[in-house]
Amino acid sequence: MTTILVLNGPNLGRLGSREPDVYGAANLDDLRVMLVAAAPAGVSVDLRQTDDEAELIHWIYEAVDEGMPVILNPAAFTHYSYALRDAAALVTKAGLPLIEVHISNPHARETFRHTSVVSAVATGVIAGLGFDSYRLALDFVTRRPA
Ligand code: CA2
Repeated sequence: MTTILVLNGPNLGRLGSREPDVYGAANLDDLRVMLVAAAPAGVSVDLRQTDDEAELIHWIYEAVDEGMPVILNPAAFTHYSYALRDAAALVTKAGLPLIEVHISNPHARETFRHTSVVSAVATGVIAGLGFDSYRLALDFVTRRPA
């Protein structure tokens, strides 16, 4: 059984309750159901969310140590967390895929969202497609040869 870690950063636990015009009306439980249904046989999805930078970094260490591909929505950490970037780099340096995903298209929003300090160490980036950003990332990591 391969496990894909789907990690979500700060405030994404509030999905579905506010800003539906930007992020849609669904919440993280809905996302989990969608990804579990989309995962092929033999692939499990472990979706987590935290508002805590250290916890997110420790989950990334877990991915490296256990050899798990990562789908990461760093939320606002995207734009300034060099600590998260350094942790994300450990994943791709270990030869594991790390896909940065965003629900909205940060490039179509405020200027501060146009910079990602994570993208340069990610395998790839998918943004602006709602929850389909995650689904497409899951499709990629499950089809990618180890
Ligand atoms: O579009 C994305 O997925 C983002 O990563 C979401 C982050 C934002 O800081 C990034 O620029 C783009 C923010 C997530 C906040 O989510 C909320 C959801 C509902 C209510 C309030 C915040």
